[in-house]
Amino acid sequence: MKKLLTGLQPSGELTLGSLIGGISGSIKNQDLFDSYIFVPDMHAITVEQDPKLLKERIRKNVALYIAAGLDPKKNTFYIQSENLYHANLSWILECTTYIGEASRMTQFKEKSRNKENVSVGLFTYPILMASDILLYDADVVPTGIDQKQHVELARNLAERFNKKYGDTFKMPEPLIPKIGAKIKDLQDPTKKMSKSSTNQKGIIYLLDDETIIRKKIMSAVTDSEGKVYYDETNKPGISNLLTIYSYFKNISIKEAEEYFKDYNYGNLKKEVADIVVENLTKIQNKYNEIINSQELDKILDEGKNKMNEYAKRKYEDIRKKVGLGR
Ligand code: ATP
Ligand code: LTN
Repeated sequence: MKKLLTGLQPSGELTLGSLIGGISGSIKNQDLFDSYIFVPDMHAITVEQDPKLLKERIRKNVALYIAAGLDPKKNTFYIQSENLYHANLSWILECTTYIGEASRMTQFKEKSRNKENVSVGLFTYPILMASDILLYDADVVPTGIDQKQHVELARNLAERFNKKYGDTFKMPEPLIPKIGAKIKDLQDPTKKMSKSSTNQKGIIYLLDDETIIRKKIMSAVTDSEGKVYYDETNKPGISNLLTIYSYFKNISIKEAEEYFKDYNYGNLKKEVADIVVENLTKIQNKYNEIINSQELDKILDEGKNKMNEYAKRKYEDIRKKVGLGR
């Protein structure tokens, strides 16, 4: 089985968009690959973080991924900062990277534009990411399109290193998910539902309680036509509700359209709210079972030990090749 590795940023509260657009893809992949999922908490501190919140989120997000259906028997879960080899290899790779190529990374340019006090860590972020990937001989790296350039950097560094020191690193392939359903903000359905958005009313968080979920869906912005059908351009609000419903029912948009064709908007919203509540309640029950459990620590400890062992072997080989130490 090919090895899949990905890092899920603990950068905010997970939303219905993260579930439908992100986590659901990982759930499919867990049966196709030997899967490794880690929390890149060292990447998180390249920008300002509240330490208490960061720590809470690391644990919370892993618990939510598991609650949402990522099976700890099929995925190895671990936390980046619990393995010192990531930073060690990153240094060696920094010494393999040219300033020119690091300066071409578009994410850095975007994140640093018009900002004061940008950290050096934000600049070297892609090199730490290369280290996350190359340390474990990953075959495939699923990421959003915005991260593709970073996976390409990892490939270039692997090639350069292998040429100089002999065959060491595997060439990772980026796996860019096909553009699937985009879940929209309930208050502004022309915008993506995004955890960093400011209007909380438009976002459903995976841990929102039933009353709040119902309230948010019932006050979703729609249109004045009064007829239920899918038209993303002219009826983005209704189309968004149909997308959400079809995801949870595991039916096509066409089938959802057919089912709701004689509904008014109020009744449509009510059924969408029912199915969202039903599914998120299941996730929340599982989440509550594991968030403070020893089981979660056991999963993360096992991941930590397994990955440290692998990384140690890999890193010692690299260190020797580079000529470090005695
Ligand atoms: P941010 O608000 O910081 O941009 P985000 O909410 O977009 O974050 P990410 O953590 O960047 O979430 O995304 C994780 C994964 O979930 C990505 O694959 C992304 O495409 C997907 N995703 C996030 N929000 C949505 C959404 N509303 N619809 C579809 N997919 C989404
Ligand atoms: N930069 C990625 C998170 C990330 C990652 C990785 C993904 C850090 N290290 C290694 C894949 C492989 C992001 O922002 N989504």
